[in-house]
Amino acid sequence: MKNIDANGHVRGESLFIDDILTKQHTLHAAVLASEIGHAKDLKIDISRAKQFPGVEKILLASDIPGENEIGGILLDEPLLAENEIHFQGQPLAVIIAETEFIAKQARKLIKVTFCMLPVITSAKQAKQQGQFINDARSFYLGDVSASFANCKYVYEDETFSNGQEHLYLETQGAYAEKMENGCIKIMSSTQGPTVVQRIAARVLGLAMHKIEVDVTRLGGGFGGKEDQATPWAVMVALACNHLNRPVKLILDRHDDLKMTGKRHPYESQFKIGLDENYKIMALEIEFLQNSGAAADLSPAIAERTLFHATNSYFIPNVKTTVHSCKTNLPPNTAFRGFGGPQGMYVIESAIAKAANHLNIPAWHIQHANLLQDNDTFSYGQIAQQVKAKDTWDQLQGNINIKSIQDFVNVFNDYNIETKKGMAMMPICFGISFTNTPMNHARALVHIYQDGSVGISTGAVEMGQSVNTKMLQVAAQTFSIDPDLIKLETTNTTRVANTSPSAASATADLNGKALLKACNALVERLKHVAADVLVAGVDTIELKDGWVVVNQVKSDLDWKELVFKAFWQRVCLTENGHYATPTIKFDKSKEKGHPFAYHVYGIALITTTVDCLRGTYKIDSIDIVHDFGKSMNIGVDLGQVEGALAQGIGWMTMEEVAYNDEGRLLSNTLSTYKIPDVFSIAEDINIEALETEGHDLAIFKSKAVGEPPLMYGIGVYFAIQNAIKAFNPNYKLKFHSPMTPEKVMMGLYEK
Ligand code: LUZ
Ligand code: MOS
Repeated sequence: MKNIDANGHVRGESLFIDDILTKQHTLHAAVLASEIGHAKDLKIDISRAKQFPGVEKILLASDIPGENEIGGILLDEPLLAENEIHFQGQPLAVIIAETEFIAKQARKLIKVTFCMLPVITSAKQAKQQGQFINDARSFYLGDVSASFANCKYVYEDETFSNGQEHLYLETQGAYAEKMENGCIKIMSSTQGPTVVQRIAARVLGLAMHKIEVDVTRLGGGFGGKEDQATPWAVMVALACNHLNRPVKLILDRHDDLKMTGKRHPYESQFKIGLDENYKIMALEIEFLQNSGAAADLSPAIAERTLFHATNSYFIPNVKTTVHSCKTNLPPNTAFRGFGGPQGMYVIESAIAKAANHLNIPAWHIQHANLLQDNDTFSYGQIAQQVKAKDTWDQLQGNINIKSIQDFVNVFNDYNIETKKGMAMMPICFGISFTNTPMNHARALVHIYQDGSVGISTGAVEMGQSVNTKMLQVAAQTFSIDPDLIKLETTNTTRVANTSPSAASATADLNGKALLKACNALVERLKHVAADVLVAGVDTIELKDGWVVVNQVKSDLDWKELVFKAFWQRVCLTENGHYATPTIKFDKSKEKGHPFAYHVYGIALITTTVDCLRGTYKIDSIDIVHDFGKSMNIGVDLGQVEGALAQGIGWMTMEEVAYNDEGRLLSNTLSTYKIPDVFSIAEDINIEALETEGHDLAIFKSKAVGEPPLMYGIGVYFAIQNAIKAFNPNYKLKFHSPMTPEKVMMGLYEK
């Protein structure tokens, strides 16, 4: 089954926010953002801008009828600044004008005055000054201090992993129009339609039923539109409410880069202890998360860092702590992996450090500690159906890992100016929102009287092909031609109270809800068929568009069956609800069973470093990935490739840079470099683990969106190993991304 959007995308016919034909009298908005990082006594003078011809209104905090509050987890973020400014890029005012050009011209005429305050940009600074978003969290397993005392080898160091810009192709945007009776309809490029609905209602002082949010598709989200699509949607709703005219706001790339948060940078401190057999006996980590100026999703992201701090290893004694540190950067937010990658980078750094001192390849330690069935995670979940060794063994069966290592060693013995490095990267990622109550979804199915089908779910299509998977669920359950089925937009009036499309769980949650609805309709139709064909219900099947009785095709087809059902006044609409069973988590104890299942995999990476220039290339990446039983291998392979590229970018070249005043320096695509096809690898092989899949995954096809991003972490260590081969004086550094500049300095450090 091909991606159902493929034709539309190639022809340029697919609709994104900016393609919506605006109504007559539509107004356009631009956002004025702060140029400083921290201040009080804010005064905004709009008198000149207001008079600019074509300007209809300039919205300030004082124009908000409800609450000036867009925070989700904590109530700590205003839509528009009131008295204080907390980051460069913070929205201060919204200019509404006849055209976008006029709005942006008028924006320059607004005068802002304030009293400057000191700016904090790093997590460490924030911690020193006691600036936190909320209380620290810690996970404990066993007894770390006692265990360290008994360890043969103990190593400590610090690590830094940088932020990452989402760089969705489609920038943030929204369009709002007034409906009758004071209702507002918002078209938004959001992963979370209900988030937009709830916050718009709060800011406008309306009930949620007065706000309808509709999402056709996103030109990419990657987490950047889980929470941070909301302010722009609320701004157009607010403007629309004031002016009774449709209002549109699309951020240009520059504004988008400047005003939105990114992946959280982390500064961390680890201590790892091993016994004489290289078994990791104890692990202690303190994570400092650079949360930015408001909570946004930071507390949830911090929590997932703790969940993934031991990656795919069993470690009997663990103490991990995370502090969400409040700085004067734009609030950092969800980004594919959601704190998991930041956690895994630290344990992999700790293993690299140990391996370096023990003078063995890191993969000896990795292999010796792989998770097995019935091992306990630090958060209390007992590992089941573990595939860590299975993926490793399948890869080892294809390529002898030791022979690759030998080849790299021999190559390095005979070459001076180029050195090779290899690394293994196992992954283990938990599937479910870590916040248990978010793990449910709904689907609404209409069978029309001509036999065609319309499906609405809470899933948002953002290029991950979730709509294609939804269509497969319905087509397979009804056993009809996919052409008879249409995926409707994601709309809060048709499917209410949705969780955002996030956590890799969208196809599982919405697919299972859809499956329930389709199964209920099939049951109903079977009764009609039994009646029409005078047969027992248990003998009836729907197969390839026909009713089959006792395995013999009847002369009753799908369309006729549906029409007969309608004529018999049978309900052809069904609403399905699914809530993940078995999951629970007790935050007071930090123990439970938060994940429906885990996704596993292994990557083997080889790189070549040019030791004169400091440049590098990735020679090969071989992956065995646990897809479960993939329901669409084309789509799923695409997810692995995309996530891998994004992970490599984060670890090697994407360098988010702020200056000490909190100004984003990497604020264009000439100063922020993302991977292209040449920077990935000359040779990529992705193989599916042979496995039966998991019952809590839709059609046993495991979640795939986020886990493969973390294969990219291995590239950092593969390059580092090549540097080590060139320069015996090189002291391991765990400071990503591994840019060519850092490689150069590492090659020649004394
Ligand atoms: N979003 C969220 C996520 O709200 N909760 C999660 O656990 C999560 N995990 C991954 C990505 N987004
Ligand atoms: Mo996400 S990081 O919006 O799954």
